[in-house]
Amino acid sequence: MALHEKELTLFYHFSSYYCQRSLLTMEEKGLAFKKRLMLPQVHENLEPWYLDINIKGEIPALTHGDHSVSDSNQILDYLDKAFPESQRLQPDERTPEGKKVQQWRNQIDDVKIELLTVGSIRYRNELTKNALAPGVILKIAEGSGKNPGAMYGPFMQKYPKYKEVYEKKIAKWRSLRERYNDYDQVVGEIKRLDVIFDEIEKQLQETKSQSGSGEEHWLLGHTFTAADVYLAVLLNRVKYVGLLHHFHGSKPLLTAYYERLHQRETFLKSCVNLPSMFTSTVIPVMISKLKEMAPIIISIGVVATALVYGFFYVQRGS
Ligand SMILES: N[C@@H](CCC(=O)N[C@@H](CS)C(=O)NCC(=O)O)C(=O)O
Repeated sequence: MALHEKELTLFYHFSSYYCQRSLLTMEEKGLAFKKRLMLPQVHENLEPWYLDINIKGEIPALTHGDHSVSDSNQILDYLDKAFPESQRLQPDERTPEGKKVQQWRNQIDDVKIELLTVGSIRYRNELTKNALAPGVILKIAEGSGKNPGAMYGPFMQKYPKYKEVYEKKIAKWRSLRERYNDYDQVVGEIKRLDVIFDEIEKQLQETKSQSGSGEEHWLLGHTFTAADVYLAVLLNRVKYVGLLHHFHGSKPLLTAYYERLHQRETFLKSCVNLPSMFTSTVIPVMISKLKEMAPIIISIGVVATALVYGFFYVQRGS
């Protein structure tokens, strides 16, 4: 079977930063693909079937026929190579244009997004304005970070083959918890973001002067590249956590860029018009818990029915 005929499946969650990057990549390339919603809240990403797709137990991951690719960076590069006939997002890195796209990707990828997200929610009153992110994100991080050993312990016992993966997760949550509770570190990361916004504004100015006035342009020219995929998702996250005021209004070109993004169908589809946290997380988590509890619920139902029948039977008899 030819490569482009094999089925593409993206393992993802709506509210995940890196998954939004992959969703936008797929949309920009106009690829038909299946979506498999993953629920890290019920640890689906820790199950062996998923670790066999992505040994880090992170989302997103992509399968293309029998082949699997993990990490949003690698997914983009893989798709660009596997589907060269659709819009190329990363131009050849040997060209000056390709180098520039790669540099911007690296710079944006350098943002410590978990620290920025959880830290902004943790210090919501001090640091943010009009945040959309629900406080439950902090609760999830708190729950995972307080005693990660207890959370991953049962998995280690059940699946010792993947012990190392779980150990890495324990270390990751511990370190994240320390960092997002540290006000200075959170502020430091936001300051780094301000520096990136300054540089983006300069880049947009340069691109504008090369593109001719009045013509629509993106970060590096008329074409929407991988650098724009990364920037679009970053700006969307900045809005979500309530840090939009760090550029909106004060940086005119970046503000106009942000507004232009909201007219782009692919961006709306993969980043903005997504189900709410409630429909995308709480309902599936409830269904999954109910499924787990089904044997108990059925047993209680059977006993209760038997008791009611028994009661009426005795009543009739007496
Ligand atoms: N470098 C990876 C990072 C992926 C990542 O950190 N994903 C997060 C969700 S946004 C995750 O799976 N967290 C759950 C966990 O690590 O257990 C990428 O670009 O895809």
